[in-house]
Amino acid sequence: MDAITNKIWMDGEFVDWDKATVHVLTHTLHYGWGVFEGIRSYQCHDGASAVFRLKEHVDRLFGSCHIVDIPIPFTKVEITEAILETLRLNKLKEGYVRPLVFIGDGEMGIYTKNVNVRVAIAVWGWGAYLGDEGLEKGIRAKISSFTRLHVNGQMTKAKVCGNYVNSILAKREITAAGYDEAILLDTEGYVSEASGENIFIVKNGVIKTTPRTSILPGITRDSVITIAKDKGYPLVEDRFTRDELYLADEAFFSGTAAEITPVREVDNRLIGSGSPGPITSDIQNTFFDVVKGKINKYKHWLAYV
Ligand code: PPE
Repeated sequence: MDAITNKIWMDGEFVDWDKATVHVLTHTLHYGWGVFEGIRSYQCHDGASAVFRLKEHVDRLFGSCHIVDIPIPFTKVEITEAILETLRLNKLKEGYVRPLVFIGDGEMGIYTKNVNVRVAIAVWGWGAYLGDEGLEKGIRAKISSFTRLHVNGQMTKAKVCGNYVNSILAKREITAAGYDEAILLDTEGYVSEASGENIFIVKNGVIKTTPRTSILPGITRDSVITIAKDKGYPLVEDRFTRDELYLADEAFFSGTAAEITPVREVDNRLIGSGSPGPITSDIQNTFFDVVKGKINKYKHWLAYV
């Protein structure tokens, strides 16, 4: 977090940042049964502020609740309005939005008859997730020894709180080894995604990304696919192995927090020339133009605050 704000929306009301607290017997704190979203708002070229793909993020939040069977006590319209209102109230022109659906206190145990579902929405200023230099020059990644979640275990299409222990293990492992980001393989050994980003590679002008099977289907990933296809780049969603990744001409991550971050090295092997390639740079530049409302064709992705 680069800058905290004044108010947090909690269960339909605004409370001061410092007072947005919960009881230690909060169910989600013990078992990880809760879901969240990560959304960015950008200050556009004309000074206005807009949330990027708000509808898709709210849809995914409700989809996550559906997958893990949490009855969220608000409508999509209410959550959408609450997000916009939280940004307005905090006068945050550009930053990160974190809606969290969690189970409050009242009952303990894996099975509880009454499920006390609560919702919080916080916003804060957050700069380049993997550093400004990483955004510009690319980052150094390492394949983690931890395997990505099994599709019939934690289920990767829901953005579940507990799923992130897997990401944290991978990230802490590779950070301790001196790298910037962890790439995880799926349970069959194919490249899955990074600890908090989806992955793309480029080989001989063709862009490839992991199919939705074992990943969180990123909204930034979906945006990249649309932008790349609109630009006429051939793109396939297909599984690939770590050696195919080593041999790629270019590689990059996509994610709300990480935006479009080039990958310059994996497991001490340079990717291409070791600096962001032309297709990566083209997609990255276009992405930043899109989120800042500079391209009319994609303005329907922006929800003005
Ligand atoms: N995979 C994972 C595992 C993931 O957590 C994210 C987002 C993505 C892919 C990309 O999805 P999308 O943001 O819709 O393009 N990770 C969020 C959490 C980061 C954090 O440290 O917290 C994010 O980018 O907001």
